[in-house]
Amino acid sequence: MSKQIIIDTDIGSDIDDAYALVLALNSPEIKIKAIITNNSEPEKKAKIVGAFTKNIPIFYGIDTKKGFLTTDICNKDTKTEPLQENTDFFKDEELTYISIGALSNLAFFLDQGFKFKNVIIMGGSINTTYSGEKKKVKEWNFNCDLDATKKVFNSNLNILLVPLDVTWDLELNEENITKIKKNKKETSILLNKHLNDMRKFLYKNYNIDFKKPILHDPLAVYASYDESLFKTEYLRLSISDDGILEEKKEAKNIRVIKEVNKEFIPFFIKRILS
Ligand SMILES: [Ca+2]
Repeated sequence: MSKQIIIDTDIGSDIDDAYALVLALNSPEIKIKAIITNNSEPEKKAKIVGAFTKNIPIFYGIDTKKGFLTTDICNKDTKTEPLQENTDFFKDEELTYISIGALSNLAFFLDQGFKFKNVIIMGGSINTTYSGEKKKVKEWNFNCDLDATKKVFNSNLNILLVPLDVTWDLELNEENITKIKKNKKETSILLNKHLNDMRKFLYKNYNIDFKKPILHDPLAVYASYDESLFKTEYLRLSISDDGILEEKKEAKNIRVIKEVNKEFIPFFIKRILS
């Protein structure tokens, strides 16, 4: 039987959540039990998820009111309900929880006494910026809801961390983008629209010429069913009051992805187009 997973996503802002979702939909090793949305406008985000998949329960989570949507992809007929009123659905200790956004919903589950078999978190940076410089940086996901992040780091959850240190250079080049553009699958058409929308949004609002998407979140999905393209190490990590990840002797021992084989990029492309 394939492994049951939950994806907790802030889809609709950076395109990598949509890539991660399509990778999950194309991975027979896992079965998506539910998708939860987080960060700003979670109900709208649930309707973005609904454009990509019609058969998976979608719950909208806690609104942190941080961030923005860069796309108008939407399935207005999506059936979605608030996570906080449907927690019974998640009473299954064999689930793998994949968090690719703010940690508010996961912290909420902890408050309710929930346990998950494995938790995979894309977020945090040990010593690398978004452009690959070797220095400390406040990573987005961890700082959208810092209290929630602290709660998760102080929990007994079995965490595999996917930090910015290993994802920042998992960049799609023009050739990869063209492959998706030429593909006729419904999900590929949606990904193309998302990328175009995001480019227009960033240019119009921030004067940013966004060229190359980065596969931060897809690596977290991949890590739920295969570990052959990366190496991990246990590190003692805690999150400071300033939202910075720190290595400390007395901190929680967390398994962290330390090195990724770049073969992950062609693997990802092949999977999402299959
Ligand atoms: Ca994300």
